[in-house]
Amino acid sequence: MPDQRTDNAVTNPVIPGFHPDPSICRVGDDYYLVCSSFEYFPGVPVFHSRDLVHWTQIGNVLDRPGQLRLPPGTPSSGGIYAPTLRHHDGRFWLIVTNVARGEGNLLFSATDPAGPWSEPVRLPGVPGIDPDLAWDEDGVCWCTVAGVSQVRLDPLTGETSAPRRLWSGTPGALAPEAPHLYRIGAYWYLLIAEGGTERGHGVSIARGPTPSGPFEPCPANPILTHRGTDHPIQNTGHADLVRAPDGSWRMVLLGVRPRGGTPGWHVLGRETFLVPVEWVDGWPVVGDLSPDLPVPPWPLRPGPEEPVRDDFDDAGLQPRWISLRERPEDRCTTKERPGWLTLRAAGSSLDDNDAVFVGRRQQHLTCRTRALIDPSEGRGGLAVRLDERHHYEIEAAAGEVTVFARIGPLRAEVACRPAAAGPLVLGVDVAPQPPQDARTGPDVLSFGVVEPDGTLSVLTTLEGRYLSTEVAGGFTGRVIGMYASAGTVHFDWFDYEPLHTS
Ligand code: 6LW
Repeated sequence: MPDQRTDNAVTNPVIPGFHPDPSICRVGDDYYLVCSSFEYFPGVPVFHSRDLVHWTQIGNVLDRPGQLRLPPGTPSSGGIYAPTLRHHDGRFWLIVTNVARGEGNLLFSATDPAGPWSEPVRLPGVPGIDPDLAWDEDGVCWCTVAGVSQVRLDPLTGETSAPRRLWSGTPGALAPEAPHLYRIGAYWYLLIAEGGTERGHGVSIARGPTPSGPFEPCPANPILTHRGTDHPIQNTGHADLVRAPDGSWRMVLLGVRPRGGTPGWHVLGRETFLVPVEWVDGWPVVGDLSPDLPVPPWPLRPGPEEPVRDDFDDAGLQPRWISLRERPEDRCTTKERPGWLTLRAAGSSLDDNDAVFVGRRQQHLTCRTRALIDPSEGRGGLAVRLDERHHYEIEAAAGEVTVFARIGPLRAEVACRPAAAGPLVLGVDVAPQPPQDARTGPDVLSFGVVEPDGTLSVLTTLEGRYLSTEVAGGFTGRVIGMYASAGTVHFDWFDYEPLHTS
């Protein structure tokens, strides 16, 4: 997934696109990593790697309706926050918060991280978001949450002790969160994020003699932050540590790539980055986090290349495809018309989170998307979605193609043209906006119909800043995909192709 260069260098982010709050564990030579997924179903993507720089999605933890309950009305950036993945006693354990009403913290386990994962153990006694799991030498499981406080947890029953306050990070710093607790050498280390998940984000650490402290802060805190710098990777925080088989250490963390003039807009959400870590005097020292990643001192082992085209020839959908809140088979199926994805509208629109939508994360700053749609029984098309109030779409119906833009409270039809009846190929091109002045946005999105010679006949080009986190708010990033707004529409294939400008 990272861009490969001929000199074998690898680039950050290692998992591009909206993949925030990474949590990692290693079993033998295999690394596994999970991320937050918010209002999307299935939830909590699981990735596998053998070299820490090439990652392949192998599944989703929450891929059954009983595991992921997102009620109607769940807003964007609601739902699933900040999982922790650990391997203990021959099983994988995943703890996560569903902020939807009546849900809270949930614990899952599996023998194979690709799934199936268990039904949830509910954890009403775990008192906050960003739960962590750590087992001590006596086999006691400690669950530590944002704030930072901690309970003893029975992972089989979900029973907990009363919460205890542990450490609240640097005095005066905003939002001590994302705790992860590790036994390393003689100490227990408590890693946290602080400063908020925006430009002030950073990573700090403390250590103590037991899993419950008392904790002494690292004199060099924050051990990682890009706040107040002109670094191209910003908002760096929410980290997790992992030890390689050769004994060296790495950290995964989230960061963003703001582009354009001031204040800088990031459109791909919070992405997963990798950085080396050394230990000096019993404290971790984080290496340079740069777009060019030092090649690790072990062989690179790329996984399978992701194909540009999904033909929808498989019985089910690839794990990268995500929908809003749920994906009932009567509204979304590859079985009705073999080789096609069929979407049936639910009387809802992309202006709410009940829309019938199947998308994938935009993972590259420059990319091209195409889809062959048959709209003869309805209306639908291709959408670029930041949230329910910020999306652009090109929509086909028998005889016409229309581009709509929704930006905050405003919704407009921005272009329309007649189209021949029958299947047609819709396209969206995303390209950086050339620098002009301090107000230039990050990118532009062109919406059009692909002509028989392959060119995109553009109906309109829209500025990308309105589909950025700095405009929309929240925790997610762009997702590009197919939707149905009326009747039934069928998609024969969908192409997503990263394009490089240099
Ligand atoms: C998550 C918190 C954070 O719970 O953002 O960056 C929140 N860190 O730890 C949502 O992803």
